[in-house]
Amino acid sequence: MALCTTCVLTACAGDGSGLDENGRPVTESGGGTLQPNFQSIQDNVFTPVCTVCHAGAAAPLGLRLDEGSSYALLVNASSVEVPSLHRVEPGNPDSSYLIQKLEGIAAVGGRMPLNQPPLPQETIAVIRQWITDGAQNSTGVGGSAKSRFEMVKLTAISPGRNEIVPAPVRDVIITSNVELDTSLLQSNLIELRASGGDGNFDSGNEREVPVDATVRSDLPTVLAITPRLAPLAADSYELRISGTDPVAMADMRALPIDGDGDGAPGGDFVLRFTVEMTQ
Ligand code: HEC
Ligand SMILES: [Ca+2]
Repeated sequence: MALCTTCVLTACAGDGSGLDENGRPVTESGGGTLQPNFQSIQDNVFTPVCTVCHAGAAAPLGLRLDEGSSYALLVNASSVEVPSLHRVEPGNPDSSYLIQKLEGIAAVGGRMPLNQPPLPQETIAVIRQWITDGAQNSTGVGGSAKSRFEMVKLTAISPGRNEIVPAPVRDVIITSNVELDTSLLQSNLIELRASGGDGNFDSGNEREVPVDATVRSDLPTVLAITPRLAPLAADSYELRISGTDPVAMADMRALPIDGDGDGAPGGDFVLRFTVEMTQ
């Protein structure tokens, strides 16, 4: 292990081939400098190369790699093809499914980007480095000392608002602008209802879907809401997070939820979406 680290350091301080004047690897396209941080990987790889396919409701396996969705759907999120692996396992590039797909050694499916030349080795090495370093989110959404005094705002990532997505849906991903404590998850604030097949949530035939909620990442807070019994089948769904109660934050300061995003505390966060049978 120690020997290995020395090798890497020596390589970086070495003859500098393939590195720019700051000793960072040079990307082959566009002349932009790829760095081992999330924003740089988003700008140089995910957005230009991957979002051709991995965007919107039809993104393969629900994996959207557009800016704003990608972090929540990668870090600590289970792969669909090999559910025992996370797409990105912070600190461990070898067991990160993303890396296996980029290196063409994954147990299922093709090498990414699909049907295109593989990414250059140096590019994959930078993504590996970002994961080794803990897979932090460098865009810095939330988590600052300042944000502790803000109200809790929630954003739907996947499925998006009013979106129609193919079945099965294994989890609903939302993010928060501030770091949430697990006491949010223990309280009865989160409710998921199925419409009963009519797309209407007031007709009396609605069904409550029991869910578990887990925090997948702290900065930004990524919340995964998972149906306890089975993935969501075809129907319309409403996820409601109550805005009436304060939420305990990471530092145990109770902050109110601004559920409806009007800048004042209160109001429920409501996300409606539809799951469709795939042909
Ligand atoms: C031409 C369309 C296309 C492009 C471009 C593409 N992908 Fe994919 N991706 C797919 C398809 C289709 C699947 C599912 C089938 C498979 O794995 O071969 C997939 C599956 C994946 C998976 C597995 C997800 C899981 O949950 O198991 C990962 C990770 C992935 N892609 C990452 C990427 C990355 C990163 C890029 C950009 C470097 C990329 N893909 C570019 C079409 C594409
Ligand atoms: Ca109904």
